[in-house]
Amino acid sequence: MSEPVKTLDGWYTLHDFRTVDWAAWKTLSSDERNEAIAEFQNFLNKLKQTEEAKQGSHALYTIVGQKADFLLMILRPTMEELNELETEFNKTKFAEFLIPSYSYVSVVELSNYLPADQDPYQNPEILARLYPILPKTKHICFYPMNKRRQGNDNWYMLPMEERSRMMRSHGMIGRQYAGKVKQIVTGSVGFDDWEWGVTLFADDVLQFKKLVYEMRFDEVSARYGEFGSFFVGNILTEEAIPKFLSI
Ligand code: 76R
Repeated sequence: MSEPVKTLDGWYTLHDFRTVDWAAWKTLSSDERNEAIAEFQNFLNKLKQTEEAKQGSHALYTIVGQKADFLLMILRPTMEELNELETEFNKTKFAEFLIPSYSYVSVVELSNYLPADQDPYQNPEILARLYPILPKTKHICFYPMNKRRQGNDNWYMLPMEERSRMMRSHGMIGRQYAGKVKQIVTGSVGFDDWEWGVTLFADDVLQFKKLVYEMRFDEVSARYGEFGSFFVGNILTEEAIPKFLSI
């Protein structure tokens, strides 16, 4: 058996994609709509307080294209909290007008391919990455992925040194995008249908395409990467919610 890589695991993560049933939403009176919006804003305020207390984080983005209308991404210390929040949201008035489009359950993961000379859970830089306060960039990109397990191209049969070598090259490409793209890799083996979720944040949306494309030529993505659906979106700020939901 080849040596499994040790992972560091942080906050549990739910990517919750919804589509608005605009036809049903339009049948409400404007008072009823305003009430539903206010209740949604209260829910978001509660999330904001948790984020300010550094007990979790969240992000709200509208999604471009027909796969969904928006994404609410939530990070919490336990799977139970994610589940409670999901249920609380589902009980709001607004949720009566939402159709589930896609969801993804995972946990923030750092794979320890790079040698550690101290207890990583004591390192403030690592803690900041395991329990990240999500950036408020203009754009988000999310997709799930696997590492291939087929014939001679089986990532999981490769010796540790070879995987480390490829991950070093991967990291070097990634680092060229420092300051332009922030990535959060979440592990989902045992939790969801793919092995990882990749969430990217950037102010310049084109940087997603440039980064993902450049990585396609790198061995680890070229040979072993398998990808699910891509979602791309624009930040939905608190102030912009009434306009987004106005009829
Ligand atoms: O954590 C680190 O900075 C060390 C280097 C590193 C690791 C171990 C790193 C850096 N990543 C790591 C692990 Mn990554 N990453 C992806 C994708 O579209 C594609 O082709 C792949 C999707 C992107 C865009 C990306 C970006 N990375 C991983 C893993 C786990 C692998 C495993 O355990 O087998 C996956 C699935 C994955 C996928 N990566 C970086 C980036 C970027 C931008 C960096 C540089 C980070 C920085 O230095 O700030």
